[in-house]
Amino acid sequence: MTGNITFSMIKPCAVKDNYVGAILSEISDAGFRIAALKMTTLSRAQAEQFYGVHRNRPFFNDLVAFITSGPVVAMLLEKENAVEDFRTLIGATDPAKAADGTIRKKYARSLQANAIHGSDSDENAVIESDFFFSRLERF
Ligand code: 3AN
Repeated sequence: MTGNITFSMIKPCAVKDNYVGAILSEISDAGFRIAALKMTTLSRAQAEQFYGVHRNRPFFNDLVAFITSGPVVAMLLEKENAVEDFRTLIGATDPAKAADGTIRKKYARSLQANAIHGSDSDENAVIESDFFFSRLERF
């Protein structure tokens, strides 16, 4: 169902800030169906794989340290035009630049601790969902 799924992860900052319930509500209210859901803590090796495209960026080590600093809530989401609509819902990577009403504007702390991840393409939505969820975990 390429085009109809995206992958999202509530990051450790927002889990610690107790925003999981509020963020899941926003996602449901925006018309996304939760097809898989899991709370887990990434190992260093898993985080390095997940963020592999950023391996050569100056912020890579900090990003891996941050994303492994506590549990995340991973989810597979279904909706028409899921990737683009979800990126609109969460707002710009830097919460200071995120539009009013977006999840990052409301719940992010900073550019790194920006509350939530959303896939940036249909291809990555499949790769990221397969990384976190087995077929038995999808409904
Ligand atoms: P997005 O999550 O909006 O797709 P990406 O994929 O470019 O953004 O970046 C992945 C993550 O890396 C971001 N969510 C953010 O936490 C972190 N990040 C991106 N750019 C920077 C930066 N310049 N400095 C620190 N962290 C960054």
